[in-house]
Amino acid sequence: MENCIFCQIAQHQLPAKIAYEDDQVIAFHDIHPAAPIHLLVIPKKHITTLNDLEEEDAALVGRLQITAAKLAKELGFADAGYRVVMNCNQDGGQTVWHIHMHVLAGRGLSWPPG
Ligand code: DGP
Repeated sequence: MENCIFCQIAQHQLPAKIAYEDDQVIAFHDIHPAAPIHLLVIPKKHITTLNDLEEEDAALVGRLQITAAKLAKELGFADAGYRVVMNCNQDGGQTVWHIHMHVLAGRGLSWPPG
């Protein structure tokens, strides 16, 4: 998608601090971190919201979670703990229209979120 900033990051057209990348997924540090560690794990394929997922995307979505868990181990916050969040549409707080998994770590996180 031409005007999608996350597509542009996935295609290395916009800079980002990349933590992981393979042929289907890229993970990078959030520009406005809400925790000491705040990663975004996204599919390279453009999917606008969680509502747009198709059956054929099941493995891709699983790969986002597997990537988050791998990064948690590699970056050393798996045992302390972390949170993954995917926001959908306005009430869910979505502001970038390309699905992304937030991975938040590095401090105790309160529940429920605001
Ligand atoms: P959400 O509100 O769930 O759609 O989260 C979007 C997140 O994306 C938000 O935490 C800020 C982050 N973000 C927005 N633009 C950029 C960018 O250009 N680079 C990076 N690294 N993060 C961005």
